[in-house]
Amino acid sequence: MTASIKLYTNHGCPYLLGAHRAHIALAELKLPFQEEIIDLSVPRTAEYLAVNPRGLVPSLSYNGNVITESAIVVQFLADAYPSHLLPSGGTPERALARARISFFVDTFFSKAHPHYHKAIFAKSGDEAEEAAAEFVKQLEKEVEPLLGDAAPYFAGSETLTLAEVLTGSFILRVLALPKNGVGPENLIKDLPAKTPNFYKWATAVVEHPSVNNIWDEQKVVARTKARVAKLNT
Ligand SMILES: N[C@@H](CCC(=O)N[C@@H](CS)C(=O)NCC(=O)O)C(=O)O
Repeated sequence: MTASIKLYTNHGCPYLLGAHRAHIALAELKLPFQEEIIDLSVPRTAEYLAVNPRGLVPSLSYNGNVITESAIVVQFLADAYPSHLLPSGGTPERALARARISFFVDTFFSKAHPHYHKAIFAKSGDEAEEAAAEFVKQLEKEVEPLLGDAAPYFAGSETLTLAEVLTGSFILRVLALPKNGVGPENLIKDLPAKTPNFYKWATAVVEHPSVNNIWDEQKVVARTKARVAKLNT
């Protein structure tokens, strides 16, 4: 029996990535789903708060079971539908491949992401430049060595993996926002020279249709600019 899947989402999340991750996973797994767009510019309705009391997107309703938090939604889908995204566990080799993906995602979000965030929302030009330099330094030191065998995707995969599902929406924003005047250009200017593995991988990631099919660059840029302005007033 085909599962009944409903995704509560918003396509134009500003800087944050949550809902976009679920779209990438559903596209890769070719799962039909119903979509409900949640207006994030107004307080959440009582109906939506009954689905997700935190009021955030994404939420996934799977045969009536609600799953929230984007990483958990994506992990649920990858577990429920074994695929090219993630080897099932059960052997040490497959467990190692899973551990490698988890380590990459953890490294990206714990070591590099906080500096990018700081650069985008900095209160002064100096603070932004300092954070941008630290972002590039951490990418070079921590992330670059993990992408030496990307071809073009993680660990030599010819198809997207869970590593790209979890990071792809962020990679789109990393490459696009500074080009459009959000955050210092130094966030991305030196990436081809200093982090060639990362840059090659990131370029392949953002070109993948499952990653960019709901991407509206100008809308995300405008919303992120508005959010930065609001936080800095
Ligand atoms: N940790 C959550 C974060 C989700 C999140 O922040 N979603 C944003 C949109 S991408 C949201 O719902 N924002 C609405 C708000 O903050 O009121 C996840 O990964 O699912």
